[in-house]
Amino acid sequence: PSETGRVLSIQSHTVQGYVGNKSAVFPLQLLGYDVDPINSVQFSNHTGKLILLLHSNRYPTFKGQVLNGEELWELIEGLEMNDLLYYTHLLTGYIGSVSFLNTVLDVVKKLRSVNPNLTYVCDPVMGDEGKLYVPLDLVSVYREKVVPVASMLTPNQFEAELLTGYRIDSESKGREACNILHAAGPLKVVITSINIDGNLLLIGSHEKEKGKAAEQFKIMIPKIPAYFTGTGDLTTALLLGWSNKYPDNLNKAAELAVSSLQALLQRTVSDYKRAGHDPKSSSLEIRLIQSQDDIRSPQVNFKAERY
Ligand code: ATP
Ligand code: PLP
Ligand code: PXL
Repeated sequence: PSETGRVLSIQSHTVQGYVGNKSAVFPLQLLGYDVDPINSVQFSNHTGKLILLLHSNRYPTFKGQVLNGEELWELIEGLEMNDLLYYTHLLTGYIGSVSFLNTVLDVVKKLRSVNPNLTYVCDPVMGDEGKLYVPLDLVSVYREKVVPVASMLTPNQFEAELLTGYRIDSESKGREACNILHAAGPLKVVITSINIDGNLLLIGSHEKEKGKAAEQFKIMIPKIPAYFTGTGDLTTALLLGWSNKYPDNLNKAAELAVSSLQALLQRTVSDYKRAGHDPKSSSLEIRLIQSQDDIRSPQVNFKAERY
């Protein structure tokens, strides 16, 4: 399918390494999208997973600039003055402050005034494995104001717990959490990873008609014994790209996204091993550019199981 679009992507930029816009823009372009990136920060490098910082001193620091809410709005005004605000999609990831998140809400409103059919794909990045890596006051803004206007939401297990107040310790709790999130707004919800018995489970949920029971599925993903950074951002970008091409088939979109991602992760691990590195010893930089064929035309090795 050739369906594409024009995406405004508001995410981090790192000079070195692939997180935020660096891991979202290229794959969306490969899938045929026009992507206009706004860099919410420009850092020398990413900070890696906080958990990782505890037992590794790779990237112990970074330098750079942070865009504030007013500066974001200035860019939107510039686009508006030149009639350049028509987008089919808005994509947001890691956001570090309440004022920036509130401005993102203004951007959603503004873009929908130009295109009422704008799809807002939101990765509510707040933390992982029980640890928050944004200020606590962001949580209620996501829950009360952002979730209601999102078209598709891609939380991880911890983020879905923060947004619903549910403890997700089983598949059925994961599915219930999706239903709670649907009731708050988004028609598509993908919990990108739930840790169950040492493996990963992705749960997808599509409420095809407001108020009707959602169609739900899972994809089992064997956990690779390594830590990656930027995979969440890449996952959300791929889910946007494929779910727009298969708007009525979230299962298929998720199969394609997961299959691309897993091929990339396998390549990443084998490249590190070949170079003589132990993949367990530090956060691995994803082999994004080298995996372009797996992004453009993935072989579907991961199948969705309907509930
Ligand atoms: P975010 O915080 O951006 O909302 P997230 O915490 O779910 O997202 P990740 O934990 O990076 O982001 O996971 C995203 C996807 O990457 C998951 O669907 C998972 O399949 C894949 N992934 C990440 N780490 C691994 C791993 N060690 N083995 C296999 N798959 C992995
Ligand atoms: N660790 C820190 C410090 C972050 O800021 C972020 C994302 O913004 C992450 C981890 C998340 O990385 P991922 O998207 O791979 O889950
Ligand atoms: O979502 C990943 C990410 C985004 N932005 C910045 C980061 C990271 C992960 O380390 O450091 C600035």
